[in-house]
Amino acid sequence: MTSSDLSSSIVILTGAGISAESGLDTFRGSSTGGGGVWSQYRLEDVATPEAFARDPDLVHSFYNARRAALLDVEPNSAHTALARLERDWAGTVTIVTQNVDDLHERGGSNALIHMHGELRRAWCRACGERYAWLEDLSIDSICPACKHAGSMRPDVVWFGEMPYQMDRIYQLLEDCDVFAAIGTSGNVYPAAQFVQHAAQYGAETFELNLEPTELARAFHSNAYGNASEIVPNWVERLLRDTDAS
Ligand code: BV8
Repeated sequence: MTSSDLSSSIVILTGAGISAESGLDTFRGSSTGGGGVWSQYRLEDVATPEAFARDPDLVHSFYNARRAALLDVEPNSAHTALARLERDWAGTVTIVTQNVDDLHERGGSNALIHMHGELRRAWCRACGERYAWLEDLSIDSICPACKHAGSMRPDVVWFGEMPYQMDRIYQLLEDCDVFAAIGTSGNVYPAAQFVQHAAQYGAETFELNLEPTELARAFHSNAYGNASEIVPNWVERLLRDTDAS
């Protein structure tokens, strides 16, 4: 099935690069941009369960700063182009994002899976409740459900933890006709293996990124440049080809 068939389903994996032009740091930087988050922090110090057990104040401050930064940024035209695709495409469009920001939602996307969790949600380790959380978290935060103090953590997936909704994601990859990876370096697993999984089941695959990644050769087609330019162009072409068919 070609990508221009009306009923084809599209799965889009996004990473930090789609939010870069909105002003949120990527993790590994890029040849033209800054050094990235992991040049300021070691991921072992702020993004693992062991780090949180060792120094919860440092981990809370790392995520509090990133949560607060969401108030100062807006979705860019790459986010809004994907929302247009979801609205105007005859088949289904599902975004699987590694990002923990809320820019896809604010850009208008609805069919969205946050496989690595969300900055604006918290999780109580005492009672297991999870809920929206917009202000700072600390070791003194009290769970609104069980009233326990000191058991709250950010609802994000750290290294060594199982990403969310993996069964549903693999099913979507196996059923889709088009798989695109946008703004991700392909350094983090299991997301880095999604292109190979989708291609195994017959999907047409696209890499859209600032520059070729180490996974570039795994994709049928590639487009390089700033997401705010190449993503709206890619969406326009998909919708135009469908209209033409
Ligand atoms: C797990 C949340 C078991 C917190 C994050 C093999 C198989 C399975 C696991 C592993 C494996 N090998 C190693 C592992 C372990 C590990 C891992 O991958 N380690 C890495 C370091 C090697 N993985 C795990 O622990 C995962 N859990 O494996 O559980 C399991 C096994 C099998 C199946 C299921 C489960 C959990 C990983 C999740 C960690 N949490 N985030 C937080 O955000 O703080 S990961 C973190 O990295 C973010 O989510 C981020 O999104 C993600 C990936 O980074 P990218 O988004 O790609 O960002 P990056 O900066 O790297 O790249 C940005 C790209 O954008 C660049 O290419 C750049 O060129 C481009 N760009 C820049 N500007 C622009 C642009 N593009 C377009 N326009 C621009 N303007």
